[in-house]
Amino acid sequence: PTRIFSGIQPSGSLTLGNYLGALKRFAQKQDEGIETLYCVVDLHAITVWQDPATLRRQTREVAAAYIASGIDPKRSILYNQSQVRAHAELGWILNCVARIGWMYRMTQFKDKAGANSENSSLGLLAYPSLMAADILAFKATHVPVGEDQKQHIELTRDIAAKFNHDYGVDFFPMPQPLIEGPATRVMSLRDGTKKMSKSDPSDQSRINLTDDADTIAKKIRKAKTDAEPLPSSIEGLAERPDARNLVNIYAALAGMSPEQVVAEHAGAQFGTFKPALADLAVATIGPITAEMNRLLAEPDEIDAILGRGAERADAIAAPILSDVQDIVGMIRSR
Ligand code: AQP
Repeated sequence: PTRIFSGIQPSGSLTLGNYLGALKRFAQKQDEGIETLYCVVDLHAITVWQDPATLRRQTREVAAAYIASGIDPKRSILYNQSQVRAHAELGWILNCVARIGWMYRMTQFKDKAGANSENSSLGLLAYPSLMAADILAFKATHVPVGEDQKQHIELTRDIAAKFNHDYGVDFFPMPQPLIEGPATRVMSLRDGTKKMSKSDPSDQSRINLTDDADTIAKKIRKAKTDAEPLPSSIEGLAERPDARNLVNIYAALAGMSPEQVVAEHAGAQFGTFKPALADLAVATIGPITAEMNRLLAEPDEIDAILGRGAERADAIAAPILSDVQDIVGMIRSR
């Protein structure tokens, strides 16, 4: 049976990239009637130091963003990672299956650790192994993610296969990444070759789900582009990453293909395309921001939702963890 798992880190305010690449698609999967688990991955967030009060606020913010984007806590299992022990406990066992060299090869580790990797947290290095545990603790079959997470899902498959091989079992299924649509990699508004990221030092590089209409319009107006008008076919964007990014964002927001957007706006200058894009972005994000703010006014209610979700998640993961402990040879006599 199909079971979907995915997560988002409460490590900053969410971006349009997180919305188009993740949240919006998460809601679609739920609406297709598939069993879905969506997690606020607070254990991942602390791989880089987080102020405790800020972590709590951002955890509720991500939960609110899930709900505002259409995740229904009755139909999906919505919770924060640290409330379900299987993540950390299976994570440890998988740390002992995965190889250090595999971790050093991850491009996200190289990007985030930078030049001084010896001084990054051990958790940042082991991050993909915890992510493997997130997925495998539920024997999830499919993982909707943005393009940047593809390498980590491949590693999850390697870890699952090595576990099965090392213990001579056929226990973990191989999860499939789901990387679909025109917005699997939304790029920075300042640099069309760099991913839009919530931890980019430049706020101008991204649209936050908490930005108001004026801020969104201004950021899109100032987005980097070239002087050429839009071409009449998609091939004309091949060497124009900044323009291509705006077309992709437009397509994802409008529910169109990039080809359709180019056909509709062939020959348009950015002076006219950008305001149309801004209108579309505001029309999508405005209601989400408003709903997030409404939900965040009742933090206790959000915490209660996360707690109930955690109980349901635990009911699925605990027996799977227990089986893993048996396979590994651990005595549990209480
Ligand atoms: N720019 C993006 N385009 C499409 N999808 C994206 N995602 C992130 N950025 C883009 C997808 O959002 C989900 C949650 O991401 P995450 O919170 O686990 O962190 P991340 O992938 O590391 O994203 P960020 O925004 O760049 O966070 P920081 O700056 O903290 O590292 C994932 O499915 C991701 O693919």
